Amino acid sequence: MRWLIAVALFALVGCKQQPSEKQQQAAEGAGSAAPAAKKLVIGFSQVGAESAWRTAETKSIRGEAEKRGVELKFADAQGKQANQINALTSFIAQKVDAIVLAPVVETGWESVLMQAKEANIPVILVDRGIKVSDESLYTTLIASDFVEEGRMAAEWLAKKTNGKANIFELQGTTGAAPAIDRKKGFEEALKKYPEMVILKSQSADFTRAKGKEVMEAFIKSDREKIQAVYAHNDDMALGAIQALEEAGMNPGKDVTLISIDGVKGAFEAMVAGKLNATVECNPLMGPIVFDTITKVKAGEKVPKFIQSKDQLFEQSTAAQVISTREY
Ligand code: GZL
Repeated sequence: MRWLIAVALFALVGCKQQPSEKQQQAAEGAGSAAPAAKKLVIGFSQVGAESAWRTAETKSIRGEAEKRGVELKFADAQGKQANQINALTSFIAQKVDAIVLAPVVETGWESVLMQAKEANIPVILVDRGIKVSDESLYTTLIASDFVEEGRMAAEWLAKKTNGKANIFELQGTTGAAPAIDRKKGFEEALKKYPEMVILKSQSADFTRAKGKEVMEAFIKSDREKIQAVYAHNDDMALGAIQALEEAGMNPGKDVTLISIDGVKGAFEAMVAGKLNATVECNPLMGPIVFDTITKVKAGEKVPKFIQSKDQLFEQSTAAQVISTREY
């Protein structure tokens, strides 16, 4: 009789053998899948689309966001700081995970960056720096050293012209870090060459159209004196080349031109013998921007300044490297 009860009990309880370890793991695995990582949401306030360089930078950052499955809220400021401040205010209200800012000018950022800090939203500066009393208002700046770019341009030009030239300078956007620092570095290096003289210097806002317009004015007032042109970016240099050619002058031969950026148009102009040199300022920032955001969001410390490396290119090598250019 007892054996009957044992059998009944056994049947009631069922033959629940202990699951094997493998079965246990399988059950846990299936039931408790780690929650999918939350999609990063990043606000990107871009200066505008004033130059080929800017377009290349935008393409690099947007492309990298897509590749990494990051939701990028993109705002084009059309060159106006007020639009950038409005965009940042909106990003803060939307509680984005981080803000990427390419600041059109150096000053006027304290208030909106204080709001980002209070909202605990890290701000990554790309390609242009800012002047703030409290450097904790931004996490890091990823950019080239514009002062060094100006020095490189001046040293190259001095060698090319044997230390003697009347120079006409096309400055970038007034108040923008690259315009201020490229001018500073150029003038600093020229101190060693007393016969290298900047006869005229004017802003052409980093655009091709304004570069042409300002060069036309230089030609009108000082045609006979123009021996060299220093443009803070390739787009303005290409505009100047157009103006010089339309005036029947010989850019790249009678007038030596050097600019900065290293965009495809500059290499084409060097191959055509119309531009003499350009200092590359790499705009392909997408990968480093998102690598940096990943570190910041993981609580890792990052340097206050992450410098892009620059390189000078001349006519002599333009033809062999142009096919390798990515922007
Ligand atoms: C440099 C960038 C400058 C480029 C220009 O980092 O801010 O702005 O040199 C662009 O082409 O307009």
